Amino acid sequence: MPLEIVRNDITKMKVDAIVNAANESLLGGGGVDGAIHRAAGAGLLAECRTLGGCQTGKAKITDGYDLPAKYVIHTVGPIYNDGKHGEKVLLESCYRESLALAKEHNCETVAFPLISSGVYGYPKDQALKVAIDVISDFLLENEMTVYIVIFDKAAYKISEKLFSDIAEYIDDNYVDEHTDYRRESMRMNALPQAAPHARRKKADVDFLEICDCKAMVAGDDLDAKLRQIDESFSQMLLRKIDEKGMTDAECYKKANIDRKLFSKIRSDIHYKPSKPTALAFAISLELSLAETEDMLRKAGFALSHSNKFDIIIEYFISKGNYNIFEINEALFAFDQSLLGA
Ligand code: AR6
Repeated sequence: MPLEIVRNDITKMKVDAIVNAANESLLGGGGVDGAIHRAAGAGLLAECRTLGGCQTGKAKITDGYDLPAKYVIHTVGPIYNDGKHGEKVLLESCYRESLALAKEHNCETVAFPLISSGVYGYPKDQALKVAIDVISDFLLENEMTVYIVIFDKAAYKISEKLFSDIAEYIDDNYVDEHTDYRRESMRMNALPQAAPHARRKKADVDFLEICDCKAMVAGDDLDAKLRQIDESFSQMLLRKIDEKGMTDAECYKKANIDRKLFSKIRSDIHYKPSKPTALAFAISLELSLAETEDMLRKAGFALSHSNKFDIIIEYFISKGNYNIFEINEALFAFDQSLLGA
């Protein structure tokens, strides 16, 4: 997945470069800066002394010394005042400058902490949004895997309103589906007729498909007919990309899927993606809920109200919000796996 949000200590990340939330002196400090210097050893401070500091919004690179990462990119985030003193522009610049340096040094994997969101006081939800916006823009034009490393989950939060809206949606749907079997049957029956398998439980699908097919072909070569029964996931994906007037690259980048995986799916019409991958494409293509269900079925999955992951996806689709990075932020906040490869 080109952009991932992970929970970890950044000094443990085995990537080409980790980014340090430093101060203008570049001579170390507390927070993540202190942790990086401690883990990297004295060589890092010695090299930092030769750099002559760094302005807010800019970035400089050093070796990683005793860290698992090859490089450390030091950037200086803004001190948050009230949001009206150019903080956002400066914070965006930190991410852009750091990514540019990583690119210049041929880094394929880079890990960022949430710059400015500790001692410098930038509200965490806004800091996360800036990080995601700048990194995802960069990834539209560049091949790289970028991690946003969240250290302290307790301190991490998406906006309270979004969190409570989703929590409420989960509550309504999760409870309903567990207490009212009739409602679930009605929901499944309401799915489009063109997709008859949708109305069945997933476990029954293979068996029923074969039964339907046997009845249909009466004596014809079953194998040949089985191959025709349905458009595959890969075929549907390519058809939808054409119908939406997207390029392949636009589609897989918006889905937060890397190029190699996309090529595999493109070249193998029987490719069976994982559920998060299939959903990532549905989001990228901005499919309706019914179309999303259809696409999932091609990969052998269904959206269910018995797990939070599915309900959160449904929440975003029903709101017409197809921003995969925002969806992933929310999934992360609810401890769910993320969309993408
Ligand atoms: N791994 C990942 N993230 C971490 C780690 C870690 N090991 N430790 C802390 N964080 P901060 P700032 C998170 O204060 O706000 C220093 O003294 C932390 O939870 O390190 O940019 C510098 O020298 C928070 O979300 O950096 C500067 O003087 C995020 O990293 C000043 O602090 C950033 O918190 C910079 O302040």
